[in-house]
Amino acid sequence: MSDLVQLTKDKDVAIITINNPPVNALGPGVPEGISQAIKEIIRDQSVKAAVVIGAGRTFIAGADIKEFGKITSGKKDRGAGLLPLLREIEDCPKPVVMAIHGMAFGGGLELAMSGHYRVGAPGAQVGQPEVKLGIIPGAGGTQRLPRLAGVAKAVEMCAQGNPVPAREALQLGIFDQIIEGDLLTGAVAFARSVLEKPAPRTRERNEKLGVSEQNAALFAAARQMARQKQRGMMAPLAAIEAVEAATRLPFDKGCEVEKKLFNDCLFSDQSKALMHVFFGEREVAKVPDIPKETPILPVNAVALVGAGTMGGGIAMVFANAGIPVLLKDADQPSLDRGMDVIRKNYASSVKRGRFTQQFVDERLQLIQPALDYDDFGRVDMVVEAVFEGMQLKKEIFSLLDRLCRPGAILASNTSTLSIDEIASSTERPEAVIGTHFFSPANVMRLLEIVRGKASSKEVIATCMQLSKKLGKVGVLVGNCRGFVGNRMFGPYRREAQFLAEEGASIEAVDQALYDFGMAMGPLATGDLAGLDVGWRIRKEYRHLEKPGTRQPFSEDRLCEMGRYGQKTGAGWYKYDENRRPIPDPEVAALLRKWATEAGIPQRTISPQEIVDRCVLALVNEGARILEEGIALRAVDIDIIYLNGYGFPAYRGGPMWYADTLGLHKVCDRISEFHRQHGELWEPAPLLIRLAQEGGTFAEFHQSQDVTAA
Ligand code: 3H9
Repeated sequence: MSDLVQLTKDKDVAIITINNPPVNALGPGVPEGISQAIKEIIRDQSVKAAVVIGAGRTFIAGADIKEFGKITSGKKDRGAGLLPLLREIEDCPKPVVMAIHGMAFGGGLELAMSGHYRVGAPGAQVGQPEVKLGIIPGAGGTQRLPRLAGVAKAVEMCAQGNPVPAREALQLGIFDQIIEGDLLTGAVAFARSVLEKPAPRTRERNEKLGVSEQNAALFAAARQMARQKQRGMMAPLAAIEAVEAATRLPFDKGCEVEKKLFNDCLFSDQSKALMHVFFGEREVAKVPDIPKETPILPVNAVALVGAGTMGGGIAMVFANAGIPVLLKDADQPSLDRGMDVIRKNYASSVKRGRFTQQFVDERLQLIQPALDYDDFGRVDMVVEAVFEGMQLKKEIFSLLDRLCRPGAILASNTSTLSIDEIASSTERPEAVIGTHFFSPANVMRLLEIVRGKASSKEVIATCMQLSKKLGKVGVLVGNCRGFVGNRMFGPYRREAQFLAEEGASIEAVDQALYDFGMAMGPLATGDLAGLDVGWRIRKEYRHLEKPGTRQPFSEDRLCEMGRYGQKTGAGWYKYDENRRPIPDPEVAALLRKWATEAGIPQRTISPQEIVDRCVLALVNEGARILEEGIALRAVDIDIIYLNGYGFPAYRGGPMWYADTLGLHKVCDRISEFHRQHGELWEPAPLLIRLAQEGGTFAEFHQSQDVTAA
């Protein structure tokens, strides 16, 4: 038997242990080992039943995702997949009991369903998360799950990909028993208790497959939901089709349908993009010059300076992770307003069923309002989240430097300002770092961690680890104006305005990008964030603009009219009392008037040009950021855009999307815009180089570490 699969015995019960750390993925050697063990069990007369269990922290997290890349790149043949093994288990004449702790995901659950029984630890979870990788279950999951859990739940699990906890798995019929004590002991006892019973084969259990009229309504509803909630993704619809096949066709035929749909998905750009995202989310946690052993500083109590929208949201993030927070603002009314917003946010989470009242009460207890800095000496970390002005921030940091204990982390939530300049106001620049949360902070997953010139490795490692504890994806970025996310967002939104000034309607600009997959169009996003924010920043930085370069003007004019976006009831759009956008003919007319006055020729602009202008503006700036070492890898930029800017995950992020198009094509298109629209479109040197070499952003590795610009 291989090291990956061990076969032992507890008297008359054989125990197959899968031992492929860290998550017992069904990588090369594991299916072969299980098959060998099953053959041995059939042969061994003294064995009456078998238990399959995972070593370490989990049962089986699924197929080995790394293997899919080898298949799609032609380096490996998919072969027969897992189906023959699962049939071998199901046809084993001795009962096979699957003992599940941790996770039985994807191929792990498919394998578990081929056993005759499943018992689970109370904390176990089961799921078919394949859609999140752009594929569908490919080892009979769409055929066996409806037979165990019923059609409605199987459609939901296969199309949405969310896990189900042990108790629910028991109610659904996926589990036969929950084992409260030692799982292996319980599973062996369970196996002995079923020796006299006929072993049920899941593929022959048709009683939960339902009737066609009911199923038709169910599939129609599932498709509608998938089109809304997983807009643009092909895997959820394929998963629904495969489960539907289970209700119409005999098991083997259903498996054939599943196999074809699985292959269609596997070889799609969407699955390649989503697998890139899966590994990318893990990759960003790794910083080449910060080893795993770097000491982590304690963060058991924090303070927030500023109880505004950001400060309040960040306070909730810490409280939700169980970390006590001092929330400081300058005056009582501001503090009261901040606490009111926090209470309202929590109340709405309770209403929507996200949190229980008890959880919320406990979190609120953790947030202590403060009008002074008296208690700042006892916290481990301060996050400053005041108005975006350098002078004010420097004053605060200088004060924090005097008040906070040595070793405390001093973080700024600035979204654009230099961390080095902020750090220069302290005597401990090594303790200063940027923690750029995204609005609403308690909802958005992204955390840009901004490394200053002097930020210490311990402080960086602590913030990276903290991001996980806070439920965020932390991405380390270098120090420059706007860091990665906002620096790229500038050209993206600039192009959206240019397009509107050149004749595209506001709705056409937003619609084209929404159809591309963005969560929201760029102009509507401006209205949501507040147009005045960018206006104020532009005024502050106007002196840095090169004279003679074209600048968009329409958003500034809207701000001059008091149209700041949703908060003033009008921006690019008008808003009703429910903040629904309504196209505003007044703005459309003004745009045409302003454009004529500025001598900008008006023309018809296609949705494709709108997408290219906006998305390739992101890519070109991303290439500069990558070359400058502000982002460690292209995937870091992708993860930022997916988690902070509503970029569609199934396109893998802007840099991956550019790789998918082919960098020579991207470079040609950008060069065309350069000729048409001038110097703002000068292709980034890295893009030109990679296009010439036939390279990709994904393969580009920066030789130096992220450094402060
Ligand atoms: C499938 O099963 C298709 C089937 O239908 C069969 C078709 C024929 N493969 O996330 P973590 C690595 S598709 C390879 O940090 P956690 C991961 O990259 C699969 N590697 O831990 C990381 O590596 P590193 C369906 C995997 O505790 C390390 O393990 N299954 C796999 O926060 C630790 O992972 C899924 O989609 C894998 N399947 O979370 C489940 N899984 O240390 C995908 C993990 O080098 N996995 N790794 O960075 C997960 O959702 C989470 O990893 C899990 C653990 C919840 C299991």
